Amino acid sequence: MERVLVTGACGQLGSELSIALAAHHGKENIIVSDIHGPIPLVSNMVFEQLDVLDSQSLEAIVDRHGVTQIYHLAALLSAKGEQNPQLAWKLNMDGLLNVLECARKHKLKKVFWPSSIAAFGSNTPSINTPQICTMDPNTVYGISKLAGELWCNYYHQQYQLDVRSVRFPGLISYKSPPGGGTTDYAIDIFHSALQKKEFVCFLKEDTQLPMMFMPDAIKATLELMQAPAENISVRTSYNISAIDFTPQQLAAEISKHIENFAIKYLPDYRQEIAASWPQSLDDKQARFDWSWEPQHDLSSMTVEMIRNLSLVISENPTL
Ligand code: AKB
Repeated sequence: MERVLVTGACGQLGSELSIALAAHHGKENIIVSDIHGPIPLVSNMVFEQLDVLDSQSLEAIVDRHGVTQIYHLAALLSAKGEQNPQLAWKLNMDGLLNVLECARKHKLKKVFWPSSIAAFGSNTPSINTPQICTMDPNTVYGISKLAGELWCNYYHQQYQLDVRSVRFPGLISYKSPPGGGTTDYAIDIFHSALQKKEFVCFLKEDTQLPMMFMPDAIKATLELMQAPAENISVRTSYNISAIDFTPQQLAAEISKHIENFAIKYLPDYRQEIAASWPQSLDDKQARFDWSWEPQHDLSSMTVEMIRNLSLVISENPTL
Protein backbone atom coordinates (compact mmCIF):
# COMPACT_ATOMS: atom_id res chain seq x y z
CA MET A 1 0.00 0.00 0.00
CA GLU A 2 1.30 3.46 -0.92
CA ARG A 3 1.10 6.55 1.28
CA VAL A 4 1.44 9.62 -0.90
CA LEU A 5 2.45 13.15 0.15
CA VAL A 6 1.64 15.98 -2.28
CA THR A 7 3.37 19.34 -1.71
CA GLY A 8 1.85 22.45 -3.27
CA ALA A 9 -1.47 20.60 -3.23
CA CYS A 10 -3.53 23.80 -3.30
CA GLY A 11 -1.96 24.96 -6.56
CA GLN A 12 -3.28 24.55 -10.10
CA LEU A 13 -1.68 21.16 -10.79
CA GLY A 14 -1.55 20.02 -7.16
CA SER A 15 -5.26 20.26 -6.48
CA GLU A 16 -6.32 18.27 -9.55
CA LEU A 17 -3.49 15.75 -9.24
CA SER A 18 -4.38 15.11 -5.57
CA ILE A 19 -7.93 14.22 -6.59
CA ALA A 20 -6.63 11.83 -9.27
CA LEU A 21 -4.18 10.26 -6.80
CA ALA A 22 -7.00 9.82 -4.27
CA ALA A 23 -9.03 7.98 -6.92
CA HIS A 24 -6.04 5.75 -7.62
CA HIS A 25 -4.61 5.06 -4.15
CA GLY A 26 -7.65 5.73 -1.94
CA LYS A 27 -8.42 9.10 -0.37
CA GLU A 28 -7.18 7.91 3.06
CA ASN A 29 -3.70 7.33 1.60
CA ILE A 30 -3.16 10.85 0.26
CA ILE A 31 -1.67 13.57 2.48
CA VAL A 32 -2.11 16.96 0.86
CA SER A 33 0.14 19.79 2.01
CA ASP A 34 0.63 23.44 1.18
CA ILE A 35 1.95 26.59 2.81
CA HIS A 36 -1.64 27.97 2.66
CA GLY A 37 -4.98 26.26 2.66
CA PRO A 38 -6.63 23.84 2.52
CA ILE A 39 -8.84 24.86 -0.43
CA PRO A 40 -12.28 23.29 -1.04
CA LEU A 41 -11.06 21.03 -3.92
CA VAL A 42 -8.83 19.02 -1.55
CA SER A 43 -10.63 19.62 1.74
CA ASN A 44 -11.83 16.01 2.03
CA MET A 45 -8.25 14.72 2.33
CA VAL A 46 -5.78 14.75 5.24
CA PHE A 47 -4.17 18.20 5.15
CA GLU A 48 -0.81 19.29 6.59
CA GLN A 49 0.35 22.91 6.57
CA LEU A 50 3.89 22.71 5.17
CA ASP A 51 6.56 25.13 4.05
CA VAL A 52 8.85 22.91 1.96
CA LEU A 53 11.82 25.04 3.06
CA ASP A 54 11.31 23.60 6.55
CA SER A 55 13.03 20.24 6.16
CA GLN A 56 12.31 19.15 9.76
CA SER A 57 8.56 19.57 9.35
CA LEU A 58 8.75 17.76 6.00
CA GLU A 59 10.51 14.80 7.62
CA ALA A 60 8.11 14.81 10.57
CA ILE A 61 5.13 14.56 8.17
CA VAL A 62 6.81 11.73 6.25
CA ASP A 63 7.41 9.85 9.55
CA ARG A 64 4.00 10.58 11.04
CA HIS A 65 2.06 9.36 8.01
CA GLY A 66 4.37 6.58 6.87
CA VAL A 67 4.80 8.31 3.49
CA THR A 68 6.17 6.10 0.67
CA GLN A 69 6.00 8.54 -2.29
CA ILE A 70 6.20 12.32 -2.71
CA TYR A 71 4.74 14.41 -5.53
CA HIS A 72 6.65 17.65 -5.04
CA LEU A 73 4.77 20.49 -6.73
CA ALA A 74 5.41 23.51 -4.48
CA ALA A 75 7.19 26.16 -6.59
CA LEU A 76 7.05 29.71 -7.91
CA LEU A 77 6.23 29.87 -11.66
CA SER A 78 7.99 31.91 -14.36
CA ALA A 79 6.25 35.29 -14.32
CA LYS A 80 5.97 35.48 -10.51
CA GLY A 81 9.54 34.21 -10.22
CA GLU A 82 10.87 37.14 -12.27
CA GLN A 83 9.22 39.52 -9.79
CA ASN A 84 11.04 37.88 -6.89
CA PRO A 85 14.12 36.04 -8.25
CA GLN A 86 15.70 35.37 -4.82
CA LEU A 87 12.56 33.77 -3.44
CA ALA A 88 12.00 31.78 -6.68
CA TRP A 89 15.50 30.33 -6.49
CA LYS A 90 15.26 29.55 -2.77
CA LEU A 91 11.82 27.97 -2.90
CA ASN A 92 12.33 26.03 -6.13
CA MET A 93 15.86 24.83 -5.41
CA ASP A 94 16.00 24.34 -1.64
CA GLY A 95 12.46 22.92 -1.67
CA LEU A 96 13.47 20.27 -4.21
CA LEU A 97 16.72 19.45 -2.38
CA ASN A 98 14.82 19.05 0.90
CA VAL A 99 12.43 16.61 -0.79
CA LEU A 100 15.21 14.62 -2.51
CA GLU A 101 17.23 14.42 0.70
CA CYS A 102 14.17 13.40 2.73
CA ALA A 103 13.33 10.73 0.12
CA ARG A 104 16.91 9.41 0.27
CA LYS A 105 17.06 9.31 4.09
CA HIS A 106 13.62 7.74 4.48
CA LYS A 107 14.18 5.33 1.57
CA LEU A 108 10.99 6.43 -0.17
CA LYS A 109 9.88 4.35 -3.13
CA LYS A 110 9.28 7.15 -5.64
CA VAL A 111 9.36 10.91 -6.13
CA PHE A 112 7.61 12.94 -8.85
CA TRP A 113 8.80 16.45 -9.63
CA PRO A 114 7.63 18.60 -12.56
CA SER A 115 10.13 20.34 -14.79
CA SER A 116 8.97 22.73 -17.52
CA ILE A 117 9.49 23.98 -21.06
CA ALA A 118 11.03 26.95 -19.21
CA ALA A 119 14.20 24.87 -18.78
CA PHE A 120 14.94 25.60 -22.46
CA GLY A 121 16.23 28.95 -23.69
CA SER A 122 17.07 31.26 -26.57
CA ASN A 123 19.67 28.95 -28.16
CA THR A 124 17.47 25.86 -27.94
CA PRO A 125 16.10 24.68 -31.32
CA SER A 126 12.59 26.07 -30.96
CA ILE A 127 10.64 23.80 -33.34
CA ASN A 128 10.31 20.13 -32.41
CA THR A 129 12.78 20.72 -29.56
CA PRO A 130 14.76 17.50 -29.00
CA GLN A 131 14.91 15.68 -25.67
CA ILE A 132 18.63 16.45 -25.45
CA CYS A 133 19.86 19.81 -26.78
CA THR A 134 21.23 23.21 -25.74
CA MET A 135 19.43 24.49 -22.64
CA ASP A 136 20.13 28.11 -21.67
CA PRO A 137 17.09 29.36 -19.75
CA ASN A 138 16.87 33.08 -19.06
CA THR A 139 14.37 33.11 -16.18
CA VAL A 140 15.15 32.17 -12.58
CA TYR A 141 12.29 29.67 -12.80
CA GLY A 142 13.87 28.11 -15.89
CA ILE A 143 17.33 28.01 -14.31
CA SER A 144 15.85 26.32 -11.23
CA LYS A 145 14.09 23.75 -13.45
CA LEU A 146 17.27 22.95 -15.39
CA ALA A 147 19.32 22.65 -12.17
CA GLY A 148 16.49 20.62 -10.62
CA GLU A 149 16.54 18.16 -13.52
CA LEU A 150 20.26 17.62 -12.98
CA TRP A 151 19.76 17.14 -9.22
CA CYS A 152 17.07 14.52 -9.91
CA ASN A 153 19.45 12.70 -12.23
CA TYR A 154 22.21 12.96 -9.60
CA TYR A 155 20.04 11.46 -6.85
CA HIS A 156 19.07 8.64 -9.19
CA GLN A 157 22.67 7.88 -10.16
CA GLN A 158 24.26 8.30 -6.72
CA TYR A 159 21.52 6.94 -4.45
CA GLN A 160 19.26 4.95 -6.84
CA LEU A 161 16.34 7.20 -5.86
CA ASP A 162 13.42 6.47 -8.19
CA VAL A 163 12.69 10.08 -9.11
CA ARG A 164 10.68 10.77 -12.27
CA SER A 165 9.85 13.98 -14.09
CA VAL A 166 8.23 15.54 -17.15
CA ARG A 167 8.80 18.96 -18.74
CA PHE A 168 5.28 20.35 -18.61
CA PRO A 169 4.13 22.80 -21.25
CA GLY A 170 1.51 25.45 -20.28
CA LEU A 171 -1.33 23.71 -18.43
CA ILE A 172 -4.94 24.67 -19.12
CA SER A 173 -7.71 23.90 -16.64
CA TYR A 174 -11.10 25.12 -15.50
CA LYS A 175 -11.16 23.68 -11.96
CA SER A 176 -8.38 25.69 -10.37
CA PRO A 177 -6.97 29.17 -11.07
CA PRO A 178 -3.53 29.55 -12.68
CA GLY A 179 -0.60 30.57 -10.50
CA GLY A 180 1.67 33.22 -12.04
CA GLY A 181 2.92 31.58 -15.24
CA THR A 182 3.69 33.02 -18.69
CA THR A 183 1.30 30.53 -20.30
CA ASP A 184 -1.58 31.64 -18.04
CA TYR A 185 -3.06 33.81 -20.81
CA ALA A 186 -4.44 30.57 -22.26
CA ILE A 187 -6.63 30.18 -19.15
CA ASP A 188 -7.48 33.85 -18.57
CA ILE A 189 -8.70 34.12 -22.17
CA PHE A 190 -11.52 31.63 -21.45
CA HIS A 191 -12.63 33.50 -18.31
CA SER A 192 -12.66 36.83 -20.17
CA ALA A 193 -14.35 35.41 -23.26
CA LEU A 194 -17.18 33.98 -21.16
CA GLN A 195 -17.57 36.94 -18.82
CA LYS A 196 -16.77 39.98 -21.01
CA LYS A 197 -16.46 38.73 -24.60
CA GLU A 198 -13.12 40.51 -24.84
CA PHE A 199 -9.55 39.82 -23.80
CA VAL A 200 -6.31 41.77 -23.62
CA CYS A 201 -3.44 39.36 -24.26
CA PHE A 202 0.00 39.99 -22.73
CA LEU A 203 1.67 38.01 -25.56
CA LYS A 204 1.90 38.87 -29.28
CA GLU A 205 -0.66 37.19 -31.53
CA ASP A 206 1.88 34.92 -33.24
CA THR A 207 3.70 33.61 -30.13
CA GLN A 208 3.37 29.85 -30.42
CA LEU A 209 3.87 27.83 -27.23
CA PRO A 210 3.40 24.17 -26.30
CA MET A 211 0.28 23.69 -24.14
CA MET A 212 -1.67 20.82 -22.58
CA PHE A 213 -5.18 20.33 -21.23
CA MET A 214 -5.08 19.38 -17.54
CA PRO A 215 -6.60 15.87 -17.96
CA ASP A 216 -3.66 15.03 -20.24
CA ALA A 217 -1.18 16.43 -17.68
CA ILE A 218 -2.73 14.20 -14.99
CA LYS A 219 -2.67 11.23 -17.36
CA ALA A 220 1.02 11.82 -18.14
CA THR A 221 1.93 12.04 -14.45
CA LEU A 222 0.06 8.89 -13.44
CA GLU A 223 1.31 6.89 -16.43
CA LEU A 224 4.92 7.92 -15.87
CA MET A 225 4.71 7.03 -12.17
CA GLN A 226 3.13 3.63 -12.90
CA ALA A 227 5.62 2.63 -15.60
CA PRO A 228 8.13 -0.12 -14.69
CA ALA A 229 11.39 1.45 -13.44
CA GLU A 230 13.41 -0.37 -16.11
CA ASN A 231 11.47 1.49 -18.83
CA ILE A 232 12.48 4.91 -17.51
CA SER A 233 15.54 5.84 -19.57
CA VAL A 234 15.41 9.58 -18.78
CA ARG A 235 16.15 10.60 -15.19
CA THR A 236 16.45 14.33 -15.84
CA SER A 237 12.97 15.04 -17.27
CA TYR A 238 10.93 13.89 -20.28
CA ASN A 239 9.70 16.14 -23.10
CA ILE A 240 5.93 15.67 -23.44
CA SER A 241 3.82 17.44 -26.00
CA ALA A 242 0.10 17.85 -26.74
CA ILE A 243 -1.20 21.08 -28.37
CA ASP A 244 0.86 23.91 -29.89
CA PHE A 245 -0.92 27.17 -30.67
CA THR A 246 -0.62 30.96 -30.82
CA PRO A 247 -2.96 33.39 -29.02
CA GLN A 248 -4.47 34.20 -32.44
CA GLN A 249 -5.24 30.54 -33.16
CA LEU A 250 -6.76 30.05 -29.69
CA ALA A 251 -8.90 33.19 -30.10
CA ALA A 252 -10.13 31.92 -33.49
CA GLU A 253 -11.10 28.59 -31.92
CA ILE A 254 -12.95 30.34 -29.07
CA SER A 255 -14.76 32.56 -31.59
CA LYS A 256 -16.35 29.44 -33.08
CA HIS A 257 -18.30 29.12 -29.81
CA ILE A 258 -18.59 32.69 -28.51
CA GLU A 259 -19.98 35.19 -31.00
CA ASN A 260 -18.36 38.64 -31.22
CA PHE A 261 -15.39 37.66 -29.04
CA ALA A 262 -12.70 40.34 -29.43
CA ILE A 263 -9.00 40.09 -28.58
CA LYS A 264 -6.39 42.86 -28.30
CA TYR A 265 -2.64 42.38 -27.89
CA LEU A 266 -0.62 44.36 -25.38
CA PRO A 267 2.66 42.46 -24.89
CA ASP A 268 4.50 43.00 -21.58
CA TYR A 269 7.63 41.51 -19.94
CA ARG A 270 6.19 38.00 -20.37
CA GLN A 271 6.58 38.27 -24.17
CA GLU A 272 10.36 38.05 -23.81
CA ILE A 273 10.03 34.99 -21.57
CA ALA A 274 7.68 33.26 -24.05
CA ALA A 275 9.94 34.11 -27.00
CA SER A 276 12.80 32.18 -25.37
CA TRP A 277 10.72 29.00 -24.99
CA PRO A 278 10.14 26.23 -27.58
CA GLN A 279 7.24 26.40 -30.01
CA SER A 280 6.84 22.63 -30.11
CA LEU A 281 8.54 19.61 -28.51
CA ASP A 282 9.77 16.26 -29.76
CA ASP A 283 8.39 13.77 -27.21
CA LYS A 284 9.25 10.48 -28.93
CA GLN A 285 11.29 9.23 -25.94
CA ALA A 286 8.25 9.49 -23.63
CA ARG A 287 6.08 7.83 -26.29
CA PHE A 288 8.61 5.01 -26.59
CA ASP A 289 9.46 4.48 -22.89
CA TRP A 290 6.03 4.69 -21.28
CA SER A 291 3.59 4.96 -24.22
CA TRP A 292 2.79 8.64 -23.71
CA GLU A 293 -0.04 9.86 -25.92
CA PRO A 294 -2.20 12.95 -25.33
CA GLN A 295 -5.97 12.76 -25.80
CA HIS A 296 -6.95 16.39 -26.34
CA ASP A 297 -6.36 18.70 -29.30
CA LEU A 298 -7.16 22.42 -29.62
CA SER A 299 -10.73 21.83 -30.66
CA SER A 300 -11.70 19.29 -27.96
CA MET A 301 -9.88 21.28 -25.23
CA THR A 302 -11.74 24.46 -26.23
CA VAL A 303 -15.13 22.72 -26.20
CA GLU A 304 -14.45 21.23 -22.74
CA MET A 305 -13.10 24.49 -21.33
CA ILE A 306 -16.10 26.50 -22.49
CA ARG A 307 -18.65 23.92 -21.36
CA ASN A 308 -17.16 23.36 -17.91
CA LEU A 309 -16.02 26.90 -17.18
CA SER A 310 -19.53 28.18 -18.01
CA LEU A 311 -20.88 25.90 -15.28
CA VAL A 312 -18.20 26.97 -12.80
CA ILE A 313 -18.88 30.67 -13.50
CA SER A 314 -22.66 30.26 -13.25
CA GLU A 315 -22.18 28.70 -9.80
CA ASN A 316 -19.65 31.33 -8.73
CA PRO A 317 -20.03 34.58 -10.75
CA THR A 318 -17.26 36.39 -8.80
CA LEU A 319 -14.60 34.00 -10.15
C1 AKB B 1 4.78 29.01 -16.65
O1 AKB B 1 4.25 29.63 -17.59
O2 AKB B 1 5.60 29.50 -15.87
C2 AKB B 1 4.42 27.55 -16.47
C3 AKB B 1 5.38 26.67 -17.17
C4 AKB B 1 5.39 26.61 -18.64
O3 AKB B 1 6.13 26.01 -16.54
N1 AKB B 1 3.09 27.31 -16.92
